[in-house]
Amino acid sequence: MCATDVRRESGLITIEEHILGRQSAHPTATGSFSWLLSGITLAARIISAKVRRAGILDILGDAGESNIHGEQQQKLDVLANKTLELCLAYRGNVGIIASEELDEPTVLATGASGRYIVIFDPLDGSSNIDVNVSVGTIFSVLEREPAGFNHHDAVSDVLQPGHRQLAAGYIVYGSSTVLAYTVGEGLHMFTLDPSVGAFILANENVRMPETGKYFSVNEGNYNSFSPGIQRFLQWCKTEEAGPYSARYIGSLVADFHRTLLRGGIFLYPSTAKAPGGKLRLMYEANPIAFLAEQAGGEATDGRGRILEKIPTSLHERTPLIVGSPAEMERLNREMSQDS
Ligand code: AHM
Ligand code: MG
Repeated sequence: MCATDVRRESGLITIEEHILGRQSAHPTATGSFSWLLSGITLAARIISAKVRRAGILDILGDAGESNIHGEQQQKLDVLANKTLELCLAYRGNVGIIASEELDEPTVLATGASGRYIVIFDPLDGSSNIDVNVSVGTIFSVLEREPAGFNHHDAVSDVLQPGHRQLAAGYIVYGSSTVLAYTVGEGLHMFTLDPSVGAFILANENVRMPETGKYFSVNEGNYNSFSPGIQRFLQWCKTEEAGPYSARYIGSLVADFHRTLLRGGIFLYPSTAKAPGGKLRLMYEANPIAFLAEQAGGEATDGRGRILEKIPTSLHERTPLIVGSPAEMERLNREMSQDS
């Protein structure tokens, strides 16, 4: 039995060991990708520490500036964004970063050394920070086309469909800090042990239950949902269906985390206020869809698979419906009656 197996038996595998273990299964891997992911896990530990001390450090509240969507940036949004920027900039292999908090992508390196693109929502659900509700970080990793290494149009490098993601993940800063990631070989989950500052393996190859008992949606928007979505939600409340229980936090990462572990469905469809949906394709829907599919779930925009959408702009929005196969099948049945 090798040293890693002994550690695994003792239940003490860190995320760095896990990533390296996966890398060794690919003999041609250079370690460059693992090095990039360790930049993200470093940022996650720093952001987690800041979130935990938010009240003490007086960093709650607005930073006084708006981001590209006209939303007030929270102080922690700005800090989280800066932390990810700094942790990724020194990896040496990240060519471009793009974020909810940055108007345009930032080019960190050109040429072959800048092979990877990292796109992130540094602090999702940040309007919940001041009331001490769970928030999260979401990330997506893509590879630059070699043909694009030396041109300067970073936006066109970034605009790739979600099925081309090399990796994706999220960190939820909840009652504990949990990180979930995939490199397309299943979904793995880690819990941060704050006493030693290490993410410890909690669950390998996580599977979303085939069905669940929760539906998760902002029902304040009910009147402007499409008839198919309305019928589905009505069905959720029938005796025949269970009925389901409603759960909605208003933080995508936390709502998805519960849906992943407990099953059921999360919906943020088109509304009168946001006809194209509210959530962002590149750094919210795509990574969440990749993770969901890796765990046996599904993710659509109500018409088709999220991962096949061709993006047209970095901050593009999309409807997002993600969940267990049984609920997604019922939803698709209701939606198909509208077309
Ligand atoms: P943010 O990225 O600006 O924090 O906004 C995204 C958040 C998601 O976390 C959540 O699912 C959604 O907005 C909640 O929106 P609403 O308050 O309209 O229900
Ligand atoms: Mg967000």
